[in-house]
Amino acid sequence: LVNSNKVNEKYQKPEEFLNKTISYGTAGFRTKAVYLDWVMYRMGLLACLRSICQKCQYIGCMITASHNPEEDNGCKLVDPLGDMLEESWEAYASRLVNSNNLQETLKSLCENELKEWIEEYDREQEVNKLGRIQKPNIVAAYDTRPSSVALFEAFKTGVEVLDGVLINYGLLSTPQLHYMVRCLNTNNSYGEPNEDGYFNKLTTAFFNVWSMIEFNNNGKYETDLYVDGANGIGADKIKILSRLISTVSFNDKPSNGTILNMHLFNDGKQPGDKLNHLCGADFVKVQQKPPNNLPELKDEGKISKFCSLDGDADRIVYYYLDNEKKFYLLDGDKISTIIATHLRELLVGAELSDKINLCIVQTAYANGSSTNFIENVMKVKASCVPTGVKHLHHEAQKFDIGVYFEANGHGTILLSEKAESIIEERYAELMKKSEQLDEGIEFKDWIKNDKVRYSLYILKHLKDCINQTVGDALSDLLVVELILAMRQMSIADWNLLYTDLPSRQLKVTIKDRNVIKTYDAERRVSQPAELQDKLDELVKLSGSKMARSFVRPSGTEDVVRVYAEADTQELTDKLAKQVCQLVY
Ligand code: 16G
Ligand code: ZN
Repeated sequence: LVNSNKVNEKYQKPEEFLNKTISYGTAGFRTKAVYLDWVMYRMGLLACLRSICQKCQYIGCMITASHNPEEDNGCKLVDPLGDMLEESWEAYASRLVNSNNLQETLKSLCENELKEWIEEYDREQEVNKLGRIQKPNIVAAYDTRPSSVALFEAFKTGVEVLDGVLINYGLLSTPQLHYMVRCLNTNNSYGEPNEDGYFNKLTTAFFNVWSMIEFNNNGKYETDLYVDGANGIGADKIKILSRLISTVSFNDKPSNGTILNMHLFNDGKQPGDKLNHLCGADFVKVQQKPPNNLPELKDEGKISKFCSLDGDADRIVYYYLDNEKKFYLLDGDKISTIIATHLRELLVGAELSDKINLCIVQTAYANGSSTNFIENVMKVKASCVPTGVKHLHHEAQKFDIGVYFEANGHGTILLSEKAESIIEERYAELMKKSEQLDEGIEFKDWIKNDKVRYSLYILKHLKDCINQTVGDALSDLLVVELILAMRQMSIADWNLLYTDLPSRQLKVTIKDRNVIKTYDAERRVSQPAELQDKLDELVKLSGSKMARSFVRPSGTEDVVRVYAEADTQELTDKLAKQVCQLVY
């Protein structure tokens, strides 16, 4: 392998990068797309090495820059079970990309850190010479950015250098690609590794729950949902989902006559539409206002339910305007609290709450009111970890059910093997019993008439509606809608779960953002030494008992981020500004 002299120089590192280092950060490599082709080429090599070191299982490559501007792009690798690239490999990625002698670095990696695996691979190749030769297996997909296809070509060239076999899925959302990787490596037990399989899994689970819901005229659940597609890949995928949801006949399941109607806007197909520009989940969350092109709704006086996806459809936030056009945001914290509240009730209902524990994982950006609600009202454990999905994901894996969401709307729910098997076993018993139902008793009534049966049934199908590999706006949307429908809750009711403290996010550009070091899940600064004391002083003098503020170097932009919250927006904004001046 190491001696394959094919390393091709087409995608040479440009001169201006010879003295620069870039790192595989929270979301992989991400920058202006014009600087990326040589990076993608090298990531093709790395993806092959990763596959070889995982017994030639499939490794994924997603080409996207998520919520960042259309001119940006990026690349992240996906590990065999559909989760993010293992941390030790982030360092290899950075080494390979920053090397000024690619051949040498590749050789050094293969002969040192990866030696054992490479030798095993070479041995297998020798043994299998006459039979089927195992090759590195890679799958890739990209979002709708104009630069994505050329970057895919660069990645492909890299994969070919190391004789990898590459499946190109074309246009997918990030969570869809994660799903494909998991399916491919688990013999399809997670689902079929194609787009039909993905939608089939989600919609089947959705209908299994939906068909149990009794809709009545007094219920406050809004069946219309207005979806901001961020002018990106999420818009294309919402179209498919919405068509399936509204046209699928409920097969043998009797329809309850009610349909979830999704209305898409910012679909990226109108003149002037630009990815993430004045729209999408990040814009709505950071600006705390609705996106452009909010549909004009005729029904005055009626509150409408909106949500926004981000550019690669792994984030979602909800919002509505009241009759005075005041804007209310239901962010990742509101999503995780409603999901966890409902799951806990189901666990109690299914008599499983002593066997299956539940935890909510947040970051420093979680609104103080949400943490207070989780700990003091729900009386559930709230864990706080540093920003970045991988940290939340790892923490959530420590529990039987880990619900994790970043305030920005990225999140999902993880079930441990133990939780999965308890639910599956009990559900199988339930199905067995249902085969012996007396004549005249409908399955649906039999389920509904008993709290334990009902809770177990819903738990099982709600869990199947979750994309457990990574946050997925489409799956999260369906789960939230099911929960709101089951609770007959309007978006305004949901918002009343607790009241957010006003908050503000700002950014400051300084010479070297990495002089700031944090600890305690980024909530406190350790360096520069005097910064935390001064920050504490500002918080103390802010005039608000609830005030809280922190600063952290961004993992994706060359800036320092500042966050503040307090009793009133005015005090919050003042505090945020003062902290910015402190950092500057
Ligand atoms: C990346 C992270 C996201 C995090 C954001 C913070 C992933 C897949 N994405 O987009 O979770 O919230 O970075 O960015 O991990 P920042 O470090 O620039 O504030
Ligand atoms: Zn995203």
